[in-house]
Amino acid sequence: MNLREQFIYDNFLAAIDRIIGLRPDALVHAGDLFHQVKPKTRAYTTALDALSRLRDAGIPVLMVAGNHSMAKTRYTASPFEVLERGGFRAGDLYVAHHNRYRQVELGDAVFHLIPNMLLPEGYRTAYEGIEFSSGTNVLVTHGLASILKDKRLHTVAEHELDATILSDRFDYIALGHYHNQVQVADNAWYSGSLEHCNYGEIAEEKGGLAVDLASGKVEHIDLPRTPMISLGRINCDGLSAREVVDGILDAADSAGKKVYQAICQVTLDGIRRETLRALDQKALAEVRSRMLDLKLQVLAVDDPSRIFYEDSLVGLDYVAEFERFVEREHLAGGDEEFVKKTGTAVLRSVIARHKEVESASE
Ligand SMILES: [Mn+2]
Repeated sequence: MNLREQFIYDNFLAAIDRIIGLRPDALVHAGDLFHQVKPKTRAYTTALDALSRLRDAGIPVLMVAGNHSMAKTRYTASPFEVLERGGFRAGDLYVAHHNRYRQVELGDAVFHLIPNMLLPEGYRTAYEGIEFSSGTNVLVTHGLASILKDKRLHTVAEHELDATILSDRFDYIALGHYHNQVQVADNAWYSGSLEHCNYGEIAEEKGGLAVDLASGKVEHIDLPRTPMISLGRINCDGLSAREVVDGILDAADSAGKKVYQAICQVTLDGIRRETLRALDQKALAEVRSRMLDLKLQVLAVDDPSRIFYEDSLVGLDYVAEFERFVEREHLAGGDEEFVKKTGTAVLRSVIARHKEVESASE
């Protein structure tokens, strides 16, 4: 077991303790509690520890299965069956899994739990079967809201949520799957993931949401996590390999103690491939040892930055295409140079981010 995995378990349990301290009436998890249908034993014991602490604190837990933890056939046991048999009574834990809608009444609120469905039409069928309560109605479901469809995560059995299901008849909609914390409608939010799951998420807000159903107020809650920090961007134009390494060491030193056990990234902007290969890795070993991980994000000047589409071998060189476009505009000399330089820097950083998200999704 690596250190990152241990930190994730520790942070998760510390987050549960912080949530218990806030004394909520219920805790909602909108899916992908586990990353796999057959979680590691340690993931199970951590989840069971968390559920025991919540049960002892008298806080009921409502969950839906996400696409990662969804059993694909009716003969495959769901990891949630293990949790449900773990000595939790009615009132402690309510999970919707195996493609089945579940309705749970807690006080004057009714929770409509729609887990990740095998087929996209499963959501519509479940939605049409909903009997709305005259009190407060909360929808908990998992998938990608169509408003975010340009941000598809390309993961297994990912479904797009039809906008009509995200109805204003619900007082609140708790959504899972998308890792950023974001509001997608007046009444609908993704709480996001607790941790930064890949470097493509470095700018995202992480934590939980405190929802007051009576007032409609939704507030961000900071929860324990391994920090992911950007140590800035080094303009590598004209720098030697030694100077780039010095720049990285300076960036790590000026960030001080916050890099300890953190996940850190330095962007090397406009570096040449040969300079990158010549970086003295031994000189970086000491700063790396302070951190959990150090990523050198490379925006290489001599990288063709082609993007390949799913089944196509035809890549598009966006940087060259952009430069040709600028040239055709016949700008004044200084303007052309400025627009090319600024534009290609933006393009390269967007392409690098896109590649990271692509490579991180399995
Ligand atoms: Mn998911």
